[in-house]
Amino acid sequence: METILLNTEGHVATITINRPKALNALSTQVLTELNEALDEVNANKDVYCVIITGAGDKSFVAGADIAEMKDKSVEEAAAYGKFGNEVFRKIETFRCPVIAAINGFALGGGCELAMSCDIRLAADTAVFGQPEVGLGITPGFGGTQRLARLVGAGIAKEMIFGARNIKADRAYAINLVNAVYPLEELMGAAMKMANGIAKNAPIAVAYSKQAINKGLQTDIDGGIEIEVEEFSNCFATEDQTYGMTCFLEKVKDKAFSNK
Ligand code: DAK
Repeated sequence: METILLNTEGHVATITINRPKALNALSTQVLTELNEALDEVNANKDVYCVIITGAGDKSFVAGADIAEMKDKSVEEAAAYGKFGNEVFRKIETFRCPVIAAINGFALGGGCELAMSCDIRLAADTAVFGQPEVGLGITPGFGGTQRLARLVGAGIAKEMIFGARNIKADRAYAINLVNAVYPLEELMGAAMKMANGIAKNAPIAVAYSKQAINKGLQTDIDGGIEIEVEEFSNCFATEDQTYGMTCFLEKVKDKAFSNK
């Protein structure tokens, strides 16, 4: 892969979008290789948490590649949008948590990529926005859908209609990001959070992710049904017996087996 770096340390995989000269803009090559990297991580059952970040200290992802998009036909634009959405949906439904470590510009497709992750941690230098209408297009990688769900329709519409970027402190205030760190502390904080997640029972974490995501698509009664199902499924795992035994026997240093 030329545009993606993949590094696995313990139970945490870090995927870095590595096209800093174009501020990590999402060309077809980047999307294709990101898709491959996700498949590779998925196949490694020892990975319990993933971090996605951008190379360099300026940009997470500055959007879809405008130069590549400019001359697309309606059909080509539809195919590009469909593929990007498949990759982002793969992240959203990934079997383990995915943390976005947003180290700079997260514009257009970059903001959309961050929003397809479970948790967003931002550098204090990060800038967010959906500038698409200023380019004559709508957001195309889920921005109209995920931004409204995350921050509410009013603020999403203000950001999308106005094509105005916001800084990290505003992103935090509107719940677009979970936390903001000085740039130099961002990756350490993301790693610490990822390792903290990876210490817990991976199957229970995965089931919790599914319950939250599926539950958000339904009403409260449907959501509770999903939760009951995921909860009871945990009792078919070795890690449930192990985790509860550790508590009762006062074992502090647990090592779940992911079974
Ligand atoms: N695409 C291609 N190249 C980009 C880029 C991008 N999005 N962003 C930056 N670059 C390139 C610049 O062209 C420049 O290249 P050279 O001139 O050096 O060859 C290099 O990165 C450095 O950028 P700047 O010189 O502009 O750097 P500055 O620090 O001055 O400015 C900036 C940084 C992030 C403010 C600025 O680069 C900028 O405004 N970039 C564009 C941001 C943007 O508008 N992003 C949203 C893109 S639209 C859809 C599917 C997907 C989408 C929509 C529809 N369907 C098919 C339905 C998604 C759309 C988008 O994401």
